[in-house]
Amino acid sequence: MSRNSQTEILETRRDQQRETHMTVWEATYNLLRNLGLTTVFGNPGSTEQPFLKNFPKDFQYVLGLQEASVVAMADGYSQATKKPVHVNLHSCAGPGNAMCSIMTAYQNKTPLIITAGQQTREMVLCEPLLTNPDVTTLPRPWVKWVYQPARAQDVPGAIMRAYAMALQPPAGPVFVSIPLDDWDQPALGEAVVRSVSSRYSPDPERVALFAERIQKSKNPVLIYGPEIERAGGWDAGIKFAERLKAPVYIAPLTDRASFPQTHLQFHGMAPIAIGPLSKQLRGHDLIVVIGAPVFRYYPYVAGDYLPEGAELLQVTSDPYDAGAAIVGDSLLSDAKLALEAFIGAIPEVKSRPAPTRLHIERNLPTTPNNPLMALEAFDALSELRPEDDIVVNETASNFADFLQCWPIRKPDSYYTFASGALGWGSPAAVGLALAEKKLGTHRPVVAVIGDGSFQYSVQSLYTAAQQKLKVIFVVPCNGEYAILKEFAVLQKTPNVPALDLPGLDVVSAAKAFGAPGVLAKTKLEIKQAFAAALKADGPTVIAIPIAHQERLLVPPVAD
Ligand SMILES: Cc1ncc(C[n+]2csc(CCOP(=O)(O)OP(=O)(O)O)c2C)c(N)n1
Ligand SMILES: [Mg+2]
Repeated sequence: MSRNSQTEILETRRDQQRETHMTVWEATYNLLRNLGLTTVFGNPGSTEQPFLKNFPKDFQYVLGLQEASVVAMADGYSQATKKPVHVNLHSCAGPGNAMCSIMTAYQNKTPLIITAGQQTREMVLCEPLLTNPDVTTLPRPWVKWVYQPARAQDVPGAIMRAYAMALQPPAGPVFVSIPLDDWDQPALGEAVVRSVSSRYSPDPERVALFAERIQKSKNPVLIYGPEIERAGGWDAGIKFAERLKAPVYIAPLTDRASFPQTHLQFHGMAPIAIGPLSKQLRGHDLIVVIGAPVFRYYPYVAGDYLPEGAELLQVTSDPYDAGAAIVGDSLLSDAKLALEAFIGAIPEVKSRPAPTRLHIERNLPTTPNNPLMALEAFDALSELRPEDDIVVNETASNFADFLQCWPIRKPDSYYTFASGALGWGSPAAVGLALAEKKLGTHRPVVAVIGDGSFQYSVQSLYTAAQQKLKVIFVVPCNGEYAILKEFAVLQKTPNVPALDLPGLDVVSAAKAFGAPGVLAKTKLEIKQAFAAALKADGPTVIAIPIAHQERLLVPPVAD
């Protein structure tokens, strides 16, 4: 572009500015509207008020009482609506509180556009109260991009760029810091609106190579990860597994289900430790991991990464995960597009029968225990399971028992965190329920949250109550950090303090935030409370006292 035409454009923009008197505030709200970012999750402070002033009627501000809850609510909302979401936080204090949930959103690969106020440009040099002196450091390393515009007129452009950065694979949170005196400054006119890709297809040559290796395998096994479900590849995943007649595991500690747990070929979750995982997969000559890291382990249990004689293929849309894989060969691709490419390239296998269903006995006593065991409580609850529910899981030690009674059957109905950072489940459930309400689908959200986990973001109940959201918080109360006790046994670290939680009153805590709380001690009480909660026009917290159980963190794999 010639210097003259550049000057002309700038002059035209300045003329527009003079004519329209458009401010940065107006240009930004118009941009947010154009991008569909009309729901703002936030917790306000003085540095955000110039942005929030005269809040437009077509926007909704969803108030969270603590920033870790705000970000996790937005994460749930974004995952349910499958769209980027705007979060507005307070200067450096807000992101400081929110950091744990920003880290989780990064690992969940949720596109969040986080904006935060900054002190007045005029004063930043003297670092008055609330200044963020180092905006580009605070949210790192858990954002894909962080920026403070060099001048007020760049605010809309920076938000557009943040949107583009957040959405492209791997999606994730981004952060824009905005000085509070920018909003009334004259804008350069309407912001440029752009669109970008949210997925990419695989390299055809590499697909052919992978397809050949899969076809040659005598006994492949599939390990499905969260990228399949996020990419809308649920049906393609079933078709591919049936075509291949291979057993399907979900990836260790996966944050989405990605495969129906009622399917004949479903073999459960792959073990969460090195040795047990390779032991479990013995006999397979090819391990095909689609849409997951290789692997998300938890405790260290020594062993080989792969069983003897096995090779591994990984498909992921995240170059970082491809680089980090500890073994195997990777293909970069959107999970659904890769599955479709494999389906097109690999004929149906006729030479072997489909694997048979794994049967897990549900061992229930004839006379109920007092207090109930977790399995008994979940069994009672599952009798009233609605047809179309959404589950949020943050019940560390009881999770396997829950899924035994409540197998995930459909896409977009199971959520947990990819990070292991407690305090995500309750607010994420609130965000999911808000999305259900707005989308008009009204599926009830059942959030199963441990009594320890419940305490980290309990104030999210306030948002659920104020917004009248159908979230049923089921809290198995064992009065302890049970999973840490299991970890202590595995790691041989006796006498760790602070693993018991006496004196917690979950029901009163719920009531304090405006959510009805019920104590349900028996199977009958559980069913009554759950039936009433399903009919309620708002959240309910059901606290279920359960027995202490000694379980093994990593169950042994049979020889
Ligand atoms: C933010 C955060 N702090 C601490 C931990 C460590 N931690 C992992 S599991 C756990 C206990 C969870 O207890 P609870 O929710 O009661 O489940 P239970 O193990 O009793 O089933 C803790 C404290 C964590 N994961 N995240
Ligand atoms: Mg507990």
